[in-house]
Amino acid sequence: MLSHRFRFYRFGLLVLAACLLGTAAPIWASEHRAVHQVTVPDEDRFTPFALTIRAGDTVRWINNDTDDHTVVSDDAFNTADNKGVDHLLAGTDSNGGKPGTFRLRFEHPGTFVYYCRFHARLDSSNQPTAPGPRDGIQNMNNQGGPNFGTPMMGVITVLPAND
Ligand SMILES: [Cu+2]
Repeated sequence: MLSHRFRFYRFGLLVLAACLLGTAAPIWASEHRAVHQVTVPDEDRFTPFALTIRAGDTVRWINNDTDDHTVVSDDAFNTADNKGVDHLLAGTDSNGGKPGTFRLRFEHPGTFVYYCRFHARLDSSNQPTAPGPRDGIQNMNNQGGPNFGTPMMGVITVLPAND
């Protein structure tokens, strides 16, 4: 039979363990590292367009299109890390039939705006020349006329690891 003193000591250990677990939990949470996916379907766009993640998470781009695309950081707007990114995302035609992939980990909270430099540029009149759906940027002087399209871009919001 356990002595009263030893039982008290054992209870103390349990309380101590509970306190340690309680304070350790947020540290474990911050080490949770999720992987989020952005897909290029068989057209010139990133989906989802907007993605919200936590600091420490990774974004994985997958190009399911036959054509090559790129992930280029728009450093004028970016407050998260990974500035200067300019990465080719191979299409299945140039990658042996397999989708090209690219991974980026975000350690700091902020905004990461990116685009594809093949499909988000301006012409000599500073009009977007990107292809896109019918509800893209329209020519206001010619209703029903040329569709300037929607630049191929996306935005990632990186929240703090804990809040
Ligand atoms: Cu592209």
